[in-house]
Amino acid sequence: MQRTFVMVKPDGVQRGLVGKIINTFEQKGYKIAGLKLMQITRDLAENHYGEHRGKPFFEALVGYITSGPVVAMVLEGKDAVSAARNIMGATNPVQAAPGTVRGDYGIDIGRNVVHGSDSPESAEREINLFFSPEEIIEWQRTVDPWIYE
Ligand code: DAT
Ligand code: MG
Repeated sequence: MQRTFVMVKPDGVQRGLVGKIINTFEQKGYKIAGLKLMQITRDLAENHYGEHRGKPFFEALVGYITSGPVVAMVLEGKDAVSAARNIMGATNPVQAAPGTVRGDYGIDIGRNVVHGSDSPESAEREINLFFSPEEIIEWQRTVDPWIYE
């Protein structure tokens, strides 16, 4: 089992898409291990997007992600990192396939509705950045034998 970090960005929260997006991951079979509404500080934003520091879109990206509340979550399940990326779709929503979150709900790359970790290493880093250990719950889900062979 693997964990990943997924976030509904401020545009997704403002547009009332939180429930739909969480449902997309739940109905696939991923288990919620952590979930919260929060306001990202500038420090956290610059740290989270550290790999993009110095790029032309960095300031706009930090401004966008700190512009309103986000919904942060830890999702758990088989191949959670790559599966969550597939469910989200391509970074640029115009190129994201229909049926993906970005494909269905976005147009601009600067308003692409969701974030998801891009590797197991990023997932661990981002989970630790956004969640304290006691905010992550280990629980038994009774339907698991109907999701996993
Ligand atoms: P992803 O969010 O798919 O992991 P990323 O890590 O490359 O994509 O970039 C982080 C965010 O930065 C992305 O969700 C939107 C924004 N971004 C990336 N490339 C951009 C670009 N060329 N112009 C404007 N914004 C961009
Ligand atoms: Mg990324």
